[in-house]
Amino acid sequence: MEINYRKTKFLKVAAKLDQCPDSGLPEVVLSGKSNVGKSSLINAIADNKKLARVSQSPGKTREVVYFETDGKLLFADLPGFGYAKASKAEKERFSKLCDDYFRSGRKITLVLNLIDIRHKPSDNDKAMIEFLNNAGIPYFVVFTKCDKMSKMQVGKQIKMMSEEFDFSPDASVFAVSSDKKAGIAELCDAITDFVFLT
Ligand SMILES: Nc1nc2c(ncn2[C@@H]2O[C@H](COP(=O)(O)OP(=O)(O)OP(=O)(O)O)[C@@H](O)[C@H]2O)c(=O)[nH]1
Ligand SMILES: [Mg+2]
Repeated sequence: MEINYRKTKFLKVAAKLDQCPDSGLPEVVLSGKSNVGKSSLINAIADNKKLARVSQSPGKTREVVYFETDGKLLFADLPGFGYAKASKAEKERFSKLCDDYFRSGRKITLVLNLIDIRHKPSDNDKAMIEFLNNAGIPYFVVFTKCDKMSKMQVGKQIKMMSEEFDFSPDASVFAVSSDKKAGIAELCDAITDFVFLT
């Protein structure tokens, strides 16, 4: 089975759980800190810069935004966690939305857990990995913005983070640059394999 990732289109926005689509398609959820590059990764996967809204200022994605690819799978772009400038009430709403999302019993086929290659692991990042490990939700670790470093530095950072984080032995690790389209094809192949082999 093949998936044509260029055939990715906007499906809908959900501000509340009961607005999330119930299409029965396998669902790939993008999670990670605000500004880590979730929306940019969707655009790189789809090869369409105009698809998901990208912003210089963190906190752009404030709802769950759904994309459908080739009639075969859904991507869910979650609001980023840890957005410092959001009001307390807003933060609580996002974090509740994320939390509820993962606890809702919604069938999640795979999570792409994004981590900025340049940053030190934050408590939020660690909590997310711990949560996924405990919940038994399959995930890939995707290091983003790798164009900001040399290949050697990327290798070093991945080694350091793998020691800091308790990544599941089942979690595949990817290093990507949405800007330079590096590592994107490999990631797409791995998503296709994962979605159809599980
Ligand atoms: N250099 C570089 N910058 C990137 C890359 N991916 C994303 N960015 C930049 O990072 C910023 C945030 O990107 P977004 O894709 O909006 O991040 P997000 O995770 O969707 O953010 P929220 O919606 O706030 O949660 C933008 O300025 C992007 O241009 C990358 O691969 N390389
Ligand atoms: Mg976004």
